[in-house]
Formats: sequence, structure tokens, C-alpha cells
Amino acid sequence: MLNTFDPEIAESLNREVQRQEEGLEMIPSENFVSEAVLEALGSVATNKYAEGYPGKRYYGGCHEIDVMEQLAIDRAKALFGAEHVNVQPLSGAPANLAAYVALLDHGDTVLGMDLSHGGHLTHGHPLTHPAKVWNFVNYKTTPEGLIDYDDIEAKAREHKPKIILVGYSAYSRDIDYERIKKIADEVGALTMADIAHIAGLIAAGEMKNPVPIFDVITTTTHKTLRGPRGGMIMCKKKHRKAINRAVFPGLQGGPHENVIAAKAVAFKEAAMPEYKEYAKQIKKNAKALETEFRNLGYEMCFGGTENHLLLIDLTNKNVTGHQAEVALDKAAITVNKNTIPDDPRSPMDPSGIRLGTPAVTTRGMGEEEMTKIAKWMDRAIVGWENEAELEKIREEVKELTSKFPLYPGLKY
Ligand code: DSN
Repeated sequence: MLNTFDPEIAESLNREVQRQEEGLEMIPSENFVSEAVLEALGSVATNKYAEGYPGKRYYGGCHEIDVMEQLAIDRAKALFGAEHVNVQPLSGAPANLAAYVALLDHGDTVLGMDLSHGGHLTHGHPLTHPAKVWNFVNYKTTPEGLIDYDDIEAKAREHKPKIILVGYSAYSRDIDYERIKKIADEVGALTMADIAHIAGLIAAGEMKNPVPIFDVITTTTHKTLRGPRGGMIMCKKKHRKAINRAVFPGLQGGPHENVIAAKAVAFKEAAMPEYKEYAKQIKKNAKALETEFRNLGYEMCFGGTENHLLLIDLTNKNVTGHQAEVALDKAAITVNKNTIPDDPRSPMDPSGIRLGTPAVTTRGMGEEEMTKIAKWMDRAIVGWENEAELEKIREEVKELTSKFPLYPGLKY
């Protein structure tokens, strides 16, 4: 149908299928959903308006929509041990905004991680709207690359934040949630964790889980969790009303129920034994990459990885993050340029690259393939100006990826 009605879009989608099939996806926030998730996403649930929550809607005809949304809620609660779940946030940034709206008054202070140390734009970057409404104070990591809990404690005592925020987009170690909770209790702050990157690893029991002890936990559903592009908020029962009101009607209108149906499918997948094996392999693969990159003389930020990602400092290779990203793209290896802690360079051409293993692990690749990938990446980085070498790597990558098909026979 699409092929004949809109060939321009159909052809572009087919080229995107080919790009995903042939290349190596190493961006740590990306993944490949199952065909079951794709089916739910492309379903008729997209046709329905359903403002409100299951059992309390502002539109008729929501019976089946309620079934789907309630399944998503119940499955997420079981997966993470949450007291309350809201599956309507459209993505991670809206989920964080809703948490701030629910918990803060204008001008209140939030203590969150500095962006260049692994934090996230929505954790108070001056260019974001929340930074105009609330007062964000930043903490950093130590020179050894660990979260500076003493700095958090000192800043919490000094600034008396309403929220202490943890959870990061480029930090590669686990988090001491108990210590954060203790600091927060001492200064009367609420605890919030943005687990967007590591939600899948937490669901599988491969990383510590803040849900039982923190006030509010936000996440996306499309990263390690391997669901559709979307967001979710989990919280203690006492915050249920405030969180629900902040999402709707505070910030959003009609929920995207096709996406919510797909979230429910992904949560079912994440509760299966195969998914636990998948999460274990994500971490093993990240360690294998770390080992090979160290052998090749690369510097790792934060002292290495305990999760799915690596932040590599390219300073000693005399290549910038942008140059590496472009060269790797030509070799069909997708990463993203990234700032390193207190980066002297600009975010558009920083000193590092960020890479991760969730997507290649979904394809079934293991440690042996990671060693090959690190070697290809090294050749592409060292030879970033050598077009023939980049083309050669591209061909070698294509040969490997052809052995790990993603969506056999799929037309967009
Ligand atoms: N853009 C996501 C990431 O790549 O980490 C976070 O929002």
C-alpha cells in the first residue's frame, strides 16, 4: 500500500532498513525492537483519543484502550517493583519535566549531575526551559571517575535542594542509591532517578534498582529496555496524584495509545528469561570492548564500564569526537561524539565519543564480535582521513552484519 501510494517515503524507509541491517549501531541509547513491538506500534490504537487514565477517560470507546494501558502499567509495576506507574509520557524529556512540575514550586532547587560529567540536558542545562523556571545546582565526578558523593553531600547541605537527581546519559558506572537517599533524608530533599539508559539492565537485575527506595523514577522505554520510543514515570503511592496530574492535564493531551500498547509488549518481553540473558550479554560485551580499546591504547572516562556504555577520550589520539564520528559513519559504524568531563572543546566538536552495546547485542553478537568492532573502530579513528581504508572497513562490517540479520524479509 505505502509502496504505491507514497513511493518517496517507502523508498526512504527501505533505505533506512538497509542502513540498520548493514551497519553496526553503537549509539548506547539505541536498540532494535521486536517485530511484536513494531506490530503494536503500527496498530489501530493510534486512531484513538483517550485523555484521562484507565477507568476515568474524557472520551467514549476506551474499553480496549483501558485494557492495553492497564496491562502496560501492571507489567511495569511487576518488572521494577513500583508502587505507581504512569506510562503516558511521550518520551524522556517530557517525563522529567512532568516530575519537576509534580514535585517543585517555581524557583525550587534541584541538585543534578553536570552534563559534561555524564548528566543530561534536561537535568538543568542553561539552554533548557526548566533551567529558567527552577534553580539547578550541579555536582561532578571525582578525578578517578566516580560520582563525587562527598560533593553531593556538601552541596545538598549548602543549597538545600528540593530534589536530588541521579541517573545519567554518558556515565558508565553504577549508582549508590542508598547513599543518595541518606543525604536526601538528612537535608529534607526528595529523591529522583532518571534511569533512561539503564532501565533494561535494572529490570533484568543487572544493575541496582532505585525504585524501592526513591520517590520518583523516570525512564525512556526505547533504550536498553528495547521498547518503543516513549517515556514512563514510576513513583511512591504518595506522589501518584501529583505525577498523574502533571502528565495529564498538566503537560500532555491525548496519550499515544499505540505506543502504550507497544510498551506493554516490551515489558512482557523484558520479564522473560531470554531478556535476562540479553542484559547479561550487554554488560559482557561492553567489558569486551573496554578490554580491547585498552589494548589499543585508548583512554576510558570514569575508569571503565559497569553498564552498557563507554565514554572514550580521544585526546591522546589527536582526533576530535566529530572527526571520529564522521569517519566511523563512513565505515558504517554509528557512534556519537560526546563531551568528556570538563571538556575544553565545544559540544559540537568535543574530545570524546560515546558508544554502547545494547543494539549489537540484540543482533546476537558476543565478545568475539566486540573485539573485531574495537579493531575496526581503531582503524577508522586512526585512518579518519583515509577514504579507501574507511570504505574497506565498511565492506568488512557489511560481511559481519550479514551473518546477524535483524528483520529478515522485512519491507519497512
Ligand atoms: N538522546 C539520549 C541519549 O542519546 O542519551 C538521551 O536523551
